[in-house]
Amino acid sequence: MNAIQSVKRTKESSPAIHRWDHFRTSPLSPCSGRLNWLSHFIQTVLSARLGISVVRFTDSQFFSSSYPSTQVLGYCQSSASRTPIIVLRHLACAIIMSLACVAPALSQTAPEIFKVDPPSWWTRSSVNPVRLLIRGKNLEAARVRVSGTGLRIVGAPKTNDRGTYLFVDVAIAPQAGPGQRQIQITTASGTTQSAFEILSPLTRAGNFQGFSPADVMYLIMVDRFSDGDPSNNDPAQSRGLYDRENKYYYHGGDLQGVIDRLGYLKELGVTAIWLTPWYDNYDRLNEIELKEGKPCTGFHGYNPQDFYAVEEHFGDLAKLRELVNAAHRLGIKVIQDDVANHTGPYHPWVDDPPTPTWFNGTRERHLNNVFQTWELHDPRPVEILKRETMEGWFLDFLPDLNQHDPEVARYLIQNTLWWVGVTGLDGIRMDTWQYVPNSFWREWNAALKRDYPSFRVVGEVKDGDVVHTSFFQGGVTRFDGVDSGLDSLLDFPLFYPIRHAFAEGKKLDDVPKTLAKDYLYTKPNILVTLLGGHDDGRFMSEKGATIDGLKLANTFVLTTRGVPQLYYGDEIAMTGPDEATARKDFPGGFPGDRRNAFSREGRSRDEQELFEYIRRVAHLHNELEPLKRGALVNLHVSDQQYAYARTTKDGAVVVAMNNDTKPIMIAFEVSPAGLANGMRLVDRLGASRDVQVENGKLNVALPSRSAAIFVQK
Ligand SMILES: [Ca+2]
Ligand SMILES: [Ca+2]
Ligand SMILES: [Ca+2]
Repeated sequence: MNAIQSVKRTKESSPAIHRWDHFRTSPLSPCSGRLNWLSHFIQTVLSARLGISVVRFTDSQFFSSSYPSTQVLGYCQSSASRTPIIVLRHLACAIIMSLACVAPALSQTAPEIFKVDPPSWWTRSSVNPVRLLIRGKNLEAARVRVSGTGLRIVGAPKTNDRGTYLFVDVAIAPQAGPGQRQIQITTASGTTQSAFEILSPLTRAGNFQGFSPADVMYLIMVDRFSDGDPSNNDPAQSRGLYDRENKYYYHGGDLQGVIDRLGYLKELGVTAIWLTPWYDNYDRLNEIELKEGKPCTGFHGYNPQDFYAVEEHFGDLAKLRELVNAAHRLGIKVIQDDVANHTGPYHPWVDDPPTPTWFNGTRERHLNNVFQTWELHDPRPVEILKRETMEGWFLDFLPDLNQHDPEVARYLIQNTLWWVGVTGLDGIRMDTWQYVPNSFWREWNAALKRDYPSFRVVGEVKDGDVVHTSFFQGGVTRFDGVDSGLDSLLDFPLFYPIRHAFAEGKKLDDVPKTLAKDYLYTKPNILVTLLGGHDDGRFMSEKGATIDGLKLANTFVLTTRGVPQLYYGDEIAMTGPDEATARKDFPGGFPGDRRNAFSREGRSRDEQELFEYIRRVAHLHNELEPLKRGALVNLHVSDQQYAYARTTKDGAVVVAMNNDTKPIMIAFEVSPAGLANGMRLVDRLGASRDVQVENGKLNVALPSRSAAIFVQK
């Protein structure tokens, strides 16, 4: 940890300690230190009156605060003066010598606080007391007090063997007023303190809303979407990580950029945004994970160094709150990307864990993840493979958190609740879901739902097999005796057939064949359906992909069961064959871009046509009740044609699609959708002429690679 990092993290917890920490970490350089007025004064007096030259005091802290930090490096005698006051001189020398001996000893043992997690909490939470994890040094045998009303210590604090962490429970009185309180830590060597803030709870109305199939979700890679604040592109905390020419460096996108584009998203029909992680990631080049042989950065957000801070390239907590509020005002929900399986490789815990079992293993000695995920639901697993999969470090360097350690579990649960409670966000996309024990998820989900019953979580289980993926959905007790409580999953089993059918032009019936396995899920209707994301190449870079195919894929995702999720830039047919290139900058989101695809004028003809098409289907989804909440009823399946209805008790919408490269005429029964003879239907997409139910059937003619969305005329 360098000095700048240390200063920054301390600053978040306590401005008062900020200065101290800075001085502590300043490199010592004998005989070249900056002397303050007091040390100047002492130096002047000593040399003029006593013939002593003070070589260096490192700083003024020893004199000006209660922290005995000053290190007196030494002194020497002026050769010029040999006066009768030699006795006095010796006395002065003795005093200085005493200071020289005592000060370093005290500075080495005085308690220090680097960080308090969480830095705040709110009244009337179901979590009370709140457990604070205080990171510092010399915390052995510490006594903890709080000053200010409405906050009290519960029970005896716990410390670790090295005296680098304290676990302290604090109870917040229900009527406590909002504002800062002080937490004081005292040992035989001194006292230090840090701030803790009591907040008022956010109003329930308009916050913590959860997501549902009525939403249109849009995934934004924060660093690559829009740069609304160039001043944070190369922040002092982490200089040198910004380079738009390097696909593994920060490009400048930030929370202000998302705020600036909310109008665009609203126009497109988006009602929920999923932002890639905004945790503070490491402030340095990652020299452990090499990309194309070179160090990379944590621009993606999945390598936290601090679970309680916002990445400085993206903004800060105030900006995040502003974003959530601005989105909510426009009827757009906010979904956090959360990580509970691992930390980044440079998290301070890695070399100084709060408990001996904080991680599964240590940096030097740990299992490597073998990704044999089928073992996770095998009733007869090979135990070592299962352990390597659950507890192994991702890529051999991402420290795997041990959620069986009750302190880790409590830390992670509080951390999740804190982001929700302080911002009002609406849902969570949880990274690497399957590598974390179900028993932990049960507790985590229960804690979330206790305070935020409407809240929803979607887990990332990246697997194309419904049998595998459905195992992780909650709502049923599995063979391991646990119901994880998980609401939703990213629908990767459907993602691959969508790509094959609509991008590559392969058989369309693999899509309804996959949907036929829905009975394995407890709640298929809340699955998040997608045709693109930040971990895969773009749709338009698949072999055979066309704009027409992309339109079909979007039509399907926006009209079938589940919560439709779009990926930023797919609406303008952005390309990128692999993970790195699928994360390109949105054109127009960054200063100096040649064109602005956020506006109609900046889009090419193809881009505009596609954007307009997706906008139209998204708005139909938001307008037509059956597309938001209706049951899915299959009406017709053949190699390259698929027709289905979404029905509610009040009506139905019929979707017909032709994935073939030639026009077709299909006839199919619509009585399962409750459509009566004589009913006239109009295609809201304009691909088909009006049709009428005759003999219980619809006859539909569709051009090549097109779709119709029929509603009653
Ligand atoms: Ca920026
Ligand atoms: Ca950072
Ligand atoms: Ca794990």
